[in-house]
Amino acid sequence: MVRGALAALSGLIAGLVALCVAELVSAAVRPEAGPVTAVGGAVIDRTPAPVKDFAVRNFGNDDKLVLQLGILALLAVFAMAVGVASLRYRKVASAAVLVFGAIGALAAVERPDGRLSDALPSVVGGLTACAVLYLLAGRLAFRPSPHGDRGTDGTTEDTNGTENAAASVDAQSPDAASVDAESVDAVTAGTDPGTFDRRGFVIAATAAAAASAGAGLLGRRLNASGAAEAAASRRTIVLPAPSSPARPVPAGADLKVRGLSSFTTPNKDFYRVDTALVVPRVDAGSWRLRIHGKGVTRPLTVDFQDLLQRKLIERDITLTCVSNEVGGPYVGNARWIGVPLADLLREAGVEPPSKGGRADQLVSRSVDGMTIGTPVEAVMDGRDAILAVGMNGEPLPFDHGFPVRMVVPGLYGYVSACKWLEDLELTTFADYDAYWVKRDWSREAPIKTQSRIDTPRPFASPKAGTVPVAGVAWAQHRGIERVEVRVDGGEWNPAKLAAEDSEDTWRQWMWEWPATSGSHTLEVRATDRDGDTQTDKRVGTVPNGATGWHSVVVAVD
Ligand SMILES: Nc1nc2c(c(=O)[nH]1)N[C@H]1C(S)=C(S)[C@@H](COP(=O)(O)O)O[C@H]1N2
Ligand SMILES: [Mo]
Repeated sequence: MVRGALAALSGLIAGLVALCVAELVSAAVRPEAGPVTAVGGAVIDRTPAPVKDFAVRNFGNDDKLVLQLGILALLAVFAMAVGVASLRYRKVASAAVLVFGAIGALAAVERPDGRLSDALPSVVGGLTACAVLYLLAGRLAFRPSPHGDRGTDGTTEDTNGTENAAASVDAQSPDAASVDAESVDAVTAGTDPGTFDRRGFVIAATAAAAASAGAGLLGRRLNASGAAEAAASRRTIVLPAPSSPARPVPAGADLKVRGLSSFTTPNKDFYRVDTALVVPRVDAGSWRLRIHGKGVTRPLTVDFQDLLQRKLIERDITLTCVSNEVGGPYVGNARWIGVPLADLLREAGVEPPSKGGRADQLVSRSVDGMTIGTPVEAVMDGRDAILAVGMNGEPLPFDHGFPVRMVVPGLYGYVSACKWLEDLELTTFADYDAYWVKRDWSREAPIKTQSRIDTPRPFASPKAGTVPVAGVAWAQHRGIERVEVRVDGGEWNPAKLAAEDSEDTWRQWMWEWPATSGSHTLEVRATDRDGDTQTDKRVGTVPNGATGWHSVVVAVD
């Protein structure tokens, strides 16, 4: 019993050793190459579209933590099982640890941004853990009791490393040392069952745990210092004044209704959707962007200072995620500052397809291997497609793509808004499928006209009388023309529209509802400047965005 528990403990210690050593090695390679991050990332990469849709909606939040805790829990269970197995099958169990190292290594290398060196943390961690388990299992092996009748050669090491359960207890054989407790008990019933090297085990286990904790802490610290340098580089940035400032937000753009989303979304409240388990912390000082590919006559490499010295524009643009359900939260509006992307492309000699350009797809690549494909035509058709360096008056937050990201009005984020950008390649849609396109999402995805009721909340119980019904509507790059509200399937009532900031931003709306007591269903629909009214047909988010009317049920008092 005690031996069994100690064996499980050896497994856990081996697991700890693996993770801590891997953490230390990942500090030398890069933080994202750690086994838990790599396996978690590989899980995200392999998620099929409907689950991904769930994931993309949730990974921005605590689900990333849940995923990592899940991986750790599985690892712990496996580690204990291997530990227990190591009592009988010392070599096989120790070797099994290598399998897990190999899984971590493969996951790291197979990530979209994977390199061969990313295997190192898992490989070194796995090898160390394998050795530690082998050593600890050795301490737990029976050695003949000094007073017993089972031989006196004093062998405590499993020198020939047999893995059989050896029911035969040959006192002269070194195998005796690794014989399983129960079989020894059976054979030597009534005699001294022998002992194992308790003291040796405690010393070895403590040493392994302490050494790995030290390695882990050191790794943490090294990884954190990389992040600290990036943070320092962010703090020193002073964003220049834009040569083309955004016009001030019109006074009437915010209706200031209680419960209604503010017109500008503060950075801390801005939704976050990405596949990154570790938020990339790029040092702006060493950041470079390469522009190359089909039809590029002058390939460009620019650094952060180059970007800041260019003509900067400032614009309010509403970002939306394709995975936003009808009524969902994955939409936000910010004031971005950055370099017009079309300027850079023209400098590189790129022409849009309508002017004979050879590339119709611009693939943006991030430091974490995300790839996002955007139509070159859209980027160069005069809209404010920008390489953003600032968001709401500060350098981009790390979560939102520091130091540089793309923002293209009118296109869902997964086809336009690459964060932690490091590479722009001109190619064709025929030649290359970006990350989400490989996973069943559409190649091109303009944002669909949508509207959302922010207040009253579902199942609210306002008092009968005048109840403000309010929300936001968006149809980026077309603009919102009209919003209507109806109650219980009745007539559509025109809502009051807030002042328009630009056709690239959402628009608040409000309708004063003469509410009578009882349960009621509120519905909203928007019409864009092309004259198209939102369809009531409900479709899901896959493959290019949800449609349908948002509705809210309330119980008026
Ligand atoms: N590198 C990288 N960029 C990315 C993503 C990602 O997973 N990785 N997700 C995209 C998606 S799906 C959306 S909707 C937007 C969200 O941007 P935000 O997190 O700043 O709101 O970023 C886009 N850019
Ligand atoms: Mo998205």
